[in-house]
Amino acid sequence: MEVEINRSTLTLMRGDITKQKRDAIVNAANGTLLGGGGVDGAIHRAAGPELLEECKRLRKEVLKGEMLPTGDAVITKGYLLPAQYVIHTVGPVWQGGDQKEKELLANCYKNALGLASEKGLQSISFPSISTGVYRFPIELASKTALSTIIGFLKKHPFGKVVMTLFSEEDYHTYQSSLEELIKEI
Ligand code: AR6
Repeated sequence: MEVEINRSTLTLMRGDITKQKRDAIVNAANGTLLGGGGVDGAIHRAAGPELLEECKRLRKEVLKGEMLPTGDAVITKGYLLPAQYVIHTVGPVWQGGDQKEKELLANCYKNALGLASEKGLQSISFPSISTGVYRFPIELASKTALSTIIGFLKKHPFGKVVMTLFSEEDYHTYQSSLEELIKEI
């Protein structure tokens, strides 16, 4: 499914984000930036060990040894990936909904898009941040992700934004949410 917003396109597709040739793909990382399971593990495996080396340097030099805060985003090269850059962001762990999870998830999308825009990038692919190990309910996550992306594009034309959904079921959830949201555009 594809919609046009303010001279930009927002596309939903099923697939593996590590195979995508974009200016940047987004990693659903954790604050250590040292890799993990899920999409984070897949991105590190496909990018090769130099990605971990850059993440370690970034932790030490830019973050002064601290964790990357939830909702923030940083950028590295893509190394062996077809994508040129990886934007690492940390989604919130779902704790029932009263710990600002929705706002923090929206910040992930906003900050990743802001960083990509600042760098002059024109295409970006997101996975469904926080809806795996971090257990954020997919329906609320899809509405939050899509409304944040649409809000951003309305203010800043970007190029191509792709939401890459790993399962058919996730794809359908995002599709229903996007159909609802575009009625309001
Ligand atoms: N391409 C696209 N989507 C994928 C891929 C892939 N190759 N692999 C998995 N997904 P998760 P989180 C989907 O758990 O919930 C890690 O250990 C997956 O089906 O990867 O933000 C990190 O280090 C799901 O829909 O991320 C953190 O510790 C979505 O990606 C923690 O998990 C996100 O699931 C982050 O948890």
